[in-house]
Amino acid sequence: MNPTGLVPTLQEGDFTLWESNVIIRYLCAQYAPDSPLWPLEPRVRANIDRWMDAQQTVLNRPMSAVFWGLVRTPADKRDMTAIAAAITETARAWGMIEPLLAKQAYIAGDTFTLADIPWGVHAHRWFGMDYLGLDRPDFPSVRAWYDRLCARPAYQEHIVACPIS
Ligand SMILES: N[C@@H](CCC(=O)N[C@@H](CS)C(=O)NCC(=O)O)C(=O)O
Repeated sequence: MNPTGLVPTLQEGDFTLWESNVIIRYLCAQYAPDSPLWPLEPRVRANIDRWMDAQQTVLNRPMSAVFWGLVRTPADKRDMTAIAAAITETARAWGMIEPLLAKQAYIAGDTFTLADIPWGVHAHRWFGMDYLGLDRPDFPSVRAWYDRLCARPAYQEHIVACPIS
């Protein structure tokens, strides 16, 4: 179904779609076209799209390396040098949105939008690894935003309820 060999993949009848952020945009356009999650106004939409793309280009690779390296690899097989480098790179990505979230409640502004979904999924992994006692910077505004997400019923049901392992 997905030539990249990765998840997620959406299948609706004979329609198959992959690339997670494309799936999110499709679902919104198809089922909630007038939603404030992804407003039509070009600059508002571009701002949301920009942050969704940045999740893919800046956050996804190092965050996945941290997650796979630590959570999915047995302790005796972990490459701690590579993991430390990936943590530094991931922290740089969170550091990029920290000042943004210090001045507004959500990534693209004062309301929750599609931009918060891909970053929000990774936030649960990042903060869910607190128990490992990693040496990494604190991001108070990102954490406050994560707490706001945790108060949302849909986030509780679909993200918080998932074990990070
Ligand atoms: N750009 C792709 C990335 C997909 C991706 O990295 N998927 C991960 C899970 S989040 C995966 O399938 N990992 C399994 C593997 O690497 O074997 C998307 O956003 O859909």
